[in-house]
Amino acid sequence: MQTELGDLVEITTIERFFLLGQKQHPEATGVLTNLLYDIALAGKVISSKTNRAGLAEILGRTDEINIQGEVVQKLDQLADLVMYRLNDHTGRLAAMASEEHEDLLPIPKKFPTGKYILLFDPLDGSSNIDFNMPIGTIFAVYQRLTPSGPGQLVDFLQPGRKLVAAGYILYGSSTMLVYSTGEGVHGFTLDPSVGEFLLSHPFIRIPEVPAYFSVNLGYRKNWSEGVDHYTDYLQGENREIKALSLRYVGSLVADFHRNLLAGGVFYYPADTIDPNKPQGKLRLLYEAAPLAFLAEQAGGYASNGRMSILDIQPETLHQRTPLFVGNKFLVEKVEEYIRRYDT
Ligand code: FBP
Repeated sequence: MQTELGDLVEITTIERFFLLGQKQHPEATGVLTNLLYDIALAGKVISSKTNRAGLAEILGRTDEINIQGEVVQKLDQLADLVMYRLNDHTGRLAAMASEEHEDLLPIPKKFPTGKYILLFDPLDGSSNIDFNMPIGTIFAVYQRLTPSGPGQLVDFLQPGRKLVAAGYILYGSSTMLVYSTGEGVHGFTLDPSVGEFLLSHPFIRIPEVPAYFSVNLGYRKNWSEGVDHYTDYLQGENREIKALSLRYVGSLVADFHRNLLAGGVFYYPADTIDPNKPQGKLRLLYEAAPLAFLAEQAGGYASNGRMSILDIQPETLHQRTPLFVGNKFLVEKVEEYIRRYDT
């Protein structure tokens, strides 16, 4: 009897944790807390779909091509709709933007607009959906810049330093939500038996000693000389560090999450594969900036190889960027190699 009560006391629901965080800010209105709770709810809905994907006719492709030039996966489309519908009527947002849509997603006229804007990658790692590999949803929240009314493009083109909250939901062996509002990085695990995210990883810090490097080595011949030498360094070739183990799932959220907990570096460099994508594949606003925000809050760092991802001033909604993210000293090292070898 005593232990069960003891266990009960240990339970911290995500709502309780959000409210505890809000209490630290007497000026807070609760709007951000409620917005984060809406995103957590969207994560639960998407998780319930990904868990049964193989059974529910939601695997496979639609016949649509998205703004990224990729074939839209059915589950991607569903996750996109869930994120939009759970946030379009609350009066907390001025507008939204999705990695799947070329233009901003306005708040329907029948609903009020609010003080925040939300960007999301509804289902990251979409090439892994049909193979039951871990996938994720990435989200980023900024305060609007325009005074009122429908949100404008200028509200979205803000550097990562201006983020008020960012995180991801990982649909893996369990579903986890990891987020930060600038006061540390915290992880919650979805307990399907109660249908709630419970605190499981408070104040995550990237371990000092890294274990892994995560990159698609298949593209190595298309990288710059600096990145090529850096890859040798990570494998202990010049004996500066102990060789790291290679782990690459091909889902950014899953690869980032592993390195956040075990130490390491994920990178998707610029390459010469597709002349239309000289800056690599990953998107600044939907992928790189929110993960860079988490990495810095966990004691790590994120760079495009030359500067901090969080200091890049976005010019377009879907601009791409090279991304190196993980242990601070490992990411600073690639900046050193690129300065030395790549003019
Ligand atoms: P999506 O958001 O469209 O899934 O694309 C991003 C992504 O799948 C990342 O999750 C992953 O790190 C990368 O692309 C894998 O790319 P590649 O197959 O070229 O290694």
